[in-house]
Amino acid sequence: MAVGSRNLLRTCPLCEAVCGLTLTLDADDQVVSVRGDRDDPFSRGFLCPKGASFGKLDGDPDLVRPPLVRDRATGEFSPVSWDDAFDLIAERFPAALGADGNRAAGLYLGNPNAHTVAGALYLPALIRAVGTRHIYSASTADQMPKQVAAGLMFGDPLFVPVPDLDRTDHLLILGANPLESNGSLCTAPDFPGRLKALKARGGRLVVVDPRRTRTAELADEHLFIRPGTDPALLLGIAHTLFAEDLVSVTVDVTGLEEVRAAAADFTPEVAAERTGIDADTVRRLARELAAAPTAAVYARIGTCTAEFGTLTQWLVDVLNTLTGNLDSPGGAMFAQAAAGGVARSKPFRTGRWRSRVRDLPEAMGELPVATLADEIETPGEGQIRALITVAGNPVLSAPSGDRLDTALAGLEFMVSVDRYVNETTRHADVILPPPRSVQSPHYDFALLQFAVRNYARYSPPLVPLGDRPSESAVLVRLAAAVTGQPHAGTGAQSAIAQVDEFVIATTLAKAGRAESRGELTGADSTEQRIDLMLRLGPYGEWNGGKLNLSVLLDNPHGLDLGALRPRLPDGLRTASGRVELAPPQLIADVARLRARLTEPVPAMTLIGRRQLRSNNSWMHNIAGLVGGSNRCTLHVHPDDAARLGLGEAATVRSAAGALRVPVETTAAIMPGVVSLPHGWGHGGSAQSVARANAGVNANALTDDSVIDPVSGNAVFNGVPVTVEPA
Ligand SMILES: Nc1nc2c(c(=O)[nH]1)N[C@H]1C(S)=C(S)[C@@H](COP(=O)(O)OP(=O)(O)OC[C@H]3O[C@@H](n4cnc5c(=O)[nH]c(N)nc54)[C@H](O)[C@@H]3O)O[C@H]1N2
Ligand SMILES: Nc1nc2c(c(=O)[nH]1)N[C@H]1C(S)=C(S)[C@@H](COP(=O)(O)OP(=O)(O)OC[C@H]3O[C@@H](n4cnc5c(=O)[nH]c(N)nc54)[C@H](O)[C@@H]3O)O[C@H]1N2
Ligand code: SF4
Ligand SMILES: [Mo]
Repeated sequence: MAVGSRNLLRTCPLCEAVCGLTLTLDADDQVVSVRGDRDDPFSRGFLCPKGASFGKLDGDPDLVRPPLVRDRATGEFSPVSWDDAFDLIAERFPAALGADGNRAAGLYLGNPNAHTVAGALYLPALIRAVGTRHIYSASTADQMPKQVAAGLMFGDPLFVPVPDLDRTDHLLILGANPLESNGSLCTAPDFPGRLKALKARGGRLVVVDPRRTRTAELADEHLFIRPGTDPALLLGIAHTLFAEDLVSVTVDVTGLEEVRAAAADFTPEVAAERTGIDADTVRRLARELAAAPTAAVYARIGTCTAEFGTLTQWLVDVLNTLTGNLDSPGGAMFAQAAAGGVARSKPFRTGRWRSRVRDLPEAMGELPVATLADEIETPGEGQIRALITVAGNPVLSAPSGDRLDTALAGLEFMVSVDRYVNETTRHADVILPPPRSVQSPHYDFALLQFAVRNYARYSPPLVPLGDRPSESAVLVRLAAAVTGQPHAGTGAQSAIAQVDEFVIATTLAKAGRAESRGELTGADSTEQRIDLMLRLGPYGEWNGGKLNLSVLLDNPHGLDLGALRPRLPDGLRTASGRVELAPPQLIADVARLRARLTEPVPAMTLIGRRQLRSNNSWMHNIAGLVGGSNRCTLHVHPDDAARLGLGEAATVRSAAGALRVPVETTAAIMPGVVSLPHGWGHGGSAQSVARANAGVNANALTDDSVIDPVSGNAVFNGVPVTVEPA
């Protein structure tokens, strides 16, 4: 090793797999090599191409370094000091709200907030300070249906079962491609290796997807399904389980008869007609699930971002329950994370308030991102005039992205906390950059709630901040600035300490441990909060266990806390104290599906796809990641291409817009379906590599007027389109 260089450990923050990394930093603190941490008990050395590019991302010359302020006349950004940036926000943000005050403020929170300590611990302070019901996030373009379904069935939207990957005998996957995505709402480093191990121990893997993906290639069986029709398949399976007396519920439930009645007219023949999967196969899928010693059904983004997203997610756990696999080893189980669980007192419900323009229900304190453009564009009391985005790019990630692009340009004031000038943040008046990942602490409060093994790992900051504020400090100072408090006098770290002291004091008081403040350890108040959460958590020193922050610091490769264990009924927060198998909203939604069955199937529909060397919209500026298979092309079945006379490029049209895209024919896609990846469309980007590999914005075709009404989730799959030669 070169003089001054050293190896350091940390968790990869780039996807949900939480792999351990071994980084080599040189004497100038630059990341010169990245390896998988072989001593991490969970990831055991696994590393994917994105993780391997961690150093390139960290050193990208296009990253925003000092804060930037945009001149509204020229559109040009120029660097400013942190103090000037916050002064400007304190002056302009409250002024932009006008007489409506906080009701005219909006907040959009993007995906990486699920991966940062700042997002987990300090966004609540910002949300409180902004004081608005205009809270939007990537969740309603992603997993909200699963959370609403879990909330309705189990009483807690964070109590989401995951397939017990390492022990199951039979796994049915719908609408997920973990060989490329590395898994989602199922935290499993080396997901591909875990699936191979399932097969090696004689287990069976079945994949239902309109594309023959790499995961489908690995499977024992792959079935094409017509996009958006998964709930008909799952109801057909449920119908068969009842009809053939294969139901064996092993947990305490309510609503079994209502489920039987809801599935009564969804015969395998009805399911076949809609899905394109023949009736005998539907019956066989049911029998296989019932017969396997242990089995789990797992469905992800392909089935969430669909018109019946919540219905589908509910049916997944209905099947897990009907087959006796809920909360049972090898089935669908609940993780028990060491920290970050939220103690709910009341059962979950949605619609505690509704959106102004379209009257859509709130879910988990958020309104659907599919109505963000409406709320910015529609005049009236409570119209959004000032917006904050943190770690997001909704112009490329939200439906009707082009419309949102125009809407953002009409805001009075906008602030973005982001690493890059991207398609969204280019509209910001001020961009506040987070420091490098290696300068931030890391603990996966969110993702470890969904892990396939109980595990905890803490990575302290590896490189000092120097003159940069931590992302946590940025959020806390922003919280002060939006309420018009000038930054002066509130030193960033002391502002954080104030927030932390308040949280620590109230938490200790609630736990009846007010006298224990002095026992908390950690280099700063953030670490002391983490220590507090670990001590009070299910493995914690103050809860009959041993865990605290110093235990994690002594185990820098991470700590294995064992295989998943049954958690029912204690984890339930339903009014009945049982698993509520037939929530009225979902039974009612079966009727909506039934009505849909009488409507014709669109001749051609659009779906998305993820790419191994991509991550939504923000890894296209790394030369080693773009190009080759990672290009923005339209996948079309050769028969469709021939029938439509497609050449090198096609024009795809939907109700929302039209795009010209390069065509790639492949028999891996179902006839009648085309696929376009999202996150592209960097034509005007300030990022040089991304601009040279621009692609088009798939969300110019998706339609923000179409949502899953139960959760408010956006619809990206099964979008009706026409395709013609360009
Ligand atoms: N058509 C279609 N659209 C989709 C999807 C789809 O499958 N099809 N998928 C949806 C899904 S699942 C998701 S999660 C959303 C994602 O939607 P978004 O979260 O809105 O988009 P990302 O592209 O993930 O943008 C993340 C931003 O965070 C910044 N960033 C990265 N790390 C940090 C950090 O540490 N701090 C801060 N402050 N910023 C950081 C990046 O520079 C980037 O600008 O897209 C959704 N959109
Ligand atoms: N490499 C890489 N990894 C990522 C990301 C990335 O962009 N790139 N993004 C991260 C994020 S934010 C998330 S949320 C996760 C998502 O993780 P996954 O859910 O595994 O996401 P995808 O790989 O998009 O797989 C979704 C699959 O659904 C299929 N599909 C589309 N429509 C339908 C349908 O109607 N029915 C069925 N049954 N299938 C359908 C698609 O063909 C696709 O293969 O991945 C994360 N990991
Ligand atoms: S799979 Fe995810 S967590 Fe693991 S190295 Fe790749 S990006 Fe990082
Ligand atoms: Mo996501």
